[in-house]
Amino acid sequence: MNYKIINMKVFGDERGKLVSLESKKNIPFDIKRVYYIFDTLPQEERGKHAHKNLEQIIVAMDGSCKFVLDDGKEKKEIWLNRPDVGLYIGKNMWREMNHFSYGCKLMVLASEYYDEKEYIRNYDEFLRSLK
Ligand code: T46
Repeated sequence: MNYKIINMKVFGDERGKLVSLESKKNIPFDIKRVYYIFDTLPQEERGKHAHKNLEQIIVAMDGSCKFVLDDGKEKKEIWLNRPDVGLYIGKNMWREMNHFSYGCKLMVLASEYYDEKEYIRNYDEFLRSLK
């Protein structure tokens, strides 16, 4: 499956902790866009789409949520709940997000500018696109 968990190096001392993210170093692509999701609610689901041409890294800066990843053959559940862990999701992966904690904050680093045309928002179309 086209995903991986990235454990970030943490610079910590008595003042607190710091994580640094750099394109083509600990982030495997050039970062063209950053967006964040906040004010989440536990009963709401997000995602339910795939990307034809986008790589992303998602970090739960605060709180937690569950990602369900699907490559058309198998599904994998991943809990995000640490600001020093990134979930890399490559191209052609269906994703759903649910079980948000109240006020969970997700930061997302993206390899491309926003382009609605490269989303696949229909699951049958996603399966057909893999053939
Ligand atoms: C993903 C998961 C983790 C923009 O105008 N610009 C943007 O950069 C983004 C990401 C979204 N939007 C608009 C499009 C929709 O009208 O914001 C609205 C909400 O987007 P969406 O329903 O796609 O949000 P999620 O949380 O379902 O999915 C988002 C990303 O779209 C997606 O790439 O992988 O977060």
